[in-house]
Amino acid sequence: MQLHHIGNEGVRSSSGRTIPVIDPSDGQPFDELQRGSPEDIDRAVQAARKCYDSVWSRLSGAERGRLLMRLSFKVAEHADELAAIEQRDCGKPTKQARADALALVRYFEFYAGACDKLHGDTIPYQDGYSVLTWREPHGVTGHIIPWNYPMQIFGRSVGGALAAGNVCVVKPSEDACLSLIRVAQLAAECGFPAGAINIVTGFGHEVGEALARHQGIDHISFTGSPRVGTLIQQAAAERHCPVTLELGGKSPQIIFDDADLDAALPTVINAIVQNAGQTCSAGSRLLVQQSIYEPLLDRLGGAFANLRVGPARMDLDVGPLIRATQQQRVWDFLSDAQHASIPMVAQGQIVDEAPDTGYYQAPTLLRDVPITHRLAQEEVFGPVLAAMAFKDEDHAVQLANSTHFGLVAGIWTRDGGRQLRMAKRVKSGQVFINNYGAGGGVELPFGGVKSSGYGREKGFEALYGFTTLKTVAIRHG
Ligand code: TXE
Repeated sequence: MQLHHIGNEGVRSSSGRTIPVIDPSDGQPFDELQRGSPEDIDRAVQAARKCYDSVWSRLSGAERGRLLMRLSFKVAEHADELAAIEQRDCGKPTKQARADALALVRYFEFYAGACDKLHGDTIPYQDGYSVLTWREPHGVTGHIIPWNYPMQIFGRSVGGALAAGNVCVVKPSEDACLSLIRVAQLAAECGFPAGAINIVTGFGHEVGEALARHQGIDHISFTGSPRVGTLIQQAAAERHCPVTLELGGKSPQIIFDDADLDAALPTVINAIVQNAGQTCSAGSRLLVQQSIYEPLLDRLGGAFANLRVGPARMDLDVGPLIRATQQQRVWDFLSDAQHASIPMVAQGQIVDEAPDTGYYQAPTLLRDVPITHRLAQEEVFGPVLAAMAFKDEDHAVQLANSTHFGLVAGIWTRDGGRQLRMAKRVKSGQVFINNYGAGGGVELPFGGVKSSGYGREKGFEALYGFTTLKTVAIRHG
């Protein structure tokens, strides 16, 4: 039985209710977590506030940095344990689960080093004045985390917030809490004071909403669906609370006819099948220059047909989706594709060992997807790649920019001028040229434009969002 982590203690919910924890590989329950209530959120916010006022706000950047570095080492020591937890809770193949744990190590390491390097400016002003700016923490920050990359999103969000001098109340997804509860326990073992990191589990419409509306929360970070992002923004607007939103994407991979296809194709595949396509930055649209469209689809189709899907422990190319409703969502998209007569190029194979009760979906390559179809416009969040052809640069830009999203774009071409022209013209928060994702780089600011959200996480830039700037003007004559 899992408990909330409030004030460095395991706490039961005031609701007295629990939620079963399901293994996506076989659809069977194997644990229970607390079904939190608004009272639990209140308790966590109070613990956080007390910590902020009495301990955390008095620590120097160097002291916070030492704690975060200790936590980074601790997570590294427990990486296998955390990966095993994540594998069962989220259905992640071993490689992915381990990569997530190691990314968490790296986030804490990066933000540990940043704690004592965040500073303001002095500003030249009129004679007789000195003006300086201070970067001050918000205070108590709220973090609503989804189920696709719990550890990575915790690392980028909570790591940055703590480094900037805030304390945190975290609401993980009801579908993926276990690794984060364990990380909070490890933080307590490292000497993080009671109340610095609090975890309250439960449903979004119960505890998530209570967190977003709580008067004691000074900043909200949310990663999830555009629908809930809107609700969070509305709740925050009522009390003018700053928010950072990361709401997913429909990211294009754009391949020109001079591209190095040997380098591009494995990356294109990985960008849509990694984590079974349940990735905000999944490269879910493939835009290919007309002259190489057919041969490229032939090659890609062959590779898709060889992809193997199965239980997380088998560490195949693709594991299960997170839950039955997510599987149904993907099926709905595919059935819409069939009704619209969108041709399927190839599908991977679900292995015989995969239990019928697990949430499996074979990676699917579709071609000639009309740009107006929902498969080219909406986030599937499954291993489904929508390919379409373009004539020239202008056409590629037009297709790339034709969704409401703008998170990431990949551009594959050897032409240096075109690389920069395309990078300028594509509307997205990140652009990758002849690579995709840059290995996940924790140093690289990440976030979207348009409906992909706003504010930046990751990198040093995230620290500005977790602080507020105070201008101090001194008149000394
Ligand atoms: O997301 P939700 P869901 C997208 C993806 C996916 C779709 C639906 O396309 O198929 O969203 O997924 C909490 N107030 N992304 O339904 O509901 C919830 O408990 C406050 C993209 O799982 O947005 C969880 O902790 N919080 C995305 C978190 O919000 C609420 C990652 C995300 O859940 C709430 C996940 C409420 N009223 C899904 N309702 C990405 N950008 O990577 C729910 N939550």
